[in-house]
Amino acid sequence: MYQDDMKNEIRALLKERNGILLAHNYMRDEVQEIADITGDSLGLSVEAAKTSASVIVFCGVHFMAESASILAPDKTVLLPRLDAGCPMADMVTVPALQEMKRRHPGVPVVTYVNSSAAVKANSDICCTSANAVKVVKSLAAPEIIFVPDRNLGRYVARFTDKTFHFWDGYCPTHERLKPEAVLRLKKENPGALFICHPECNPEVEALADHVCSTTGMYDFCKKSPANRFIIGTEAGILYKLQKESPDKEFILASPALVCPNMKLTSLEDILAALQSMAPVIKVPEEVREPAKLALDRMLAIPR
Ligand code: CIZ
Ligand code: SF4
Repeated sequence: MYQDDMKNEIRALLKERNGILLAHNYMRDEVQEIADITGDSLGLSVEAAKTSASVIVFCGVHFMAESASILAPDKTVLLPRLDAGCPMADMVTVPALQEMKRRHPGVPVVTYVNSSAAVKANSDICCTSANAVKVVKSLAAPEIIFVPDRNLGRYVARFTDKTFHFWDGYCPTHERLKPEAVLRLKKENPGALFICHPECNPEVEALADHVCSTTGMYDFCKKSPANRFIIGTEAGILYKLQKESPDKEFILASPALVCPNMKLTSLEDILAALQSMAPVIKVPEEVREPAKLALDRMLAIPR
């Protein structure tokens, strides 16, 4: 089937099933193109809870569809590729987290949304890359356990005087960006601003003009008077950056910034998911309730 036919078929099935298509900012261009809403993982889950649609086709990775199921338990959440996981989320398991908690009794656990529902359920509060500093500052405790991203943790720690117990997790995709690549591009593109995600290594962050979440990058690049940017996050972000600012130039900081998991979902997979109404992601109630508590605590913090 041609791409256009597939897109039409997907849109028709979405209508028939009272569904909406949510796509993460790192998805393939053609998936973002047919989405009802694009955004970051938490923004999309909040949209999933708000919509009147009864079926959510979540184009992203597994933990994101879980978050949608946590916040929208009455809706059917479809994840077109069940094998789209997140290696960073998989770096922390519940037994390992419980062991860490035993070593630091009473210390609150701040968990990045890039984690499983079960790990969230064993945490005190969640955070995203956009609100992590505010979340940590909202806690009265002088110490925190931060999971799973050591890079985001180190980034946040710079803004507070709390003692951090870091988890040794990281995003393999962002970790592939090396300072040498950034330095070379900066030299080749004088005047270009370098913007990176806090999942990048601290040596890379040290070279950045601005460190922010994906949503923060869209805002920054739209408003900035600069017209050339070197971008340090997953390649999928270029689609909307370029669409929103067609006259500006966006240079990916490294060709290695491609997350294989984020690239799995194709139009064929979306069509198949809508035809078969599978795979469904449903977080069991005993996990959903405590996980929702950790997300709700985060959502209660003013932006
Ligand atoms: O939370 C997300 O959606 C991710 C993975 C990146 C970001 O900064 O938006
Ligand atoms: Fe996980 Fe990194 Fe891929 Fe995001 S880009 S899904 S954090 S591996």
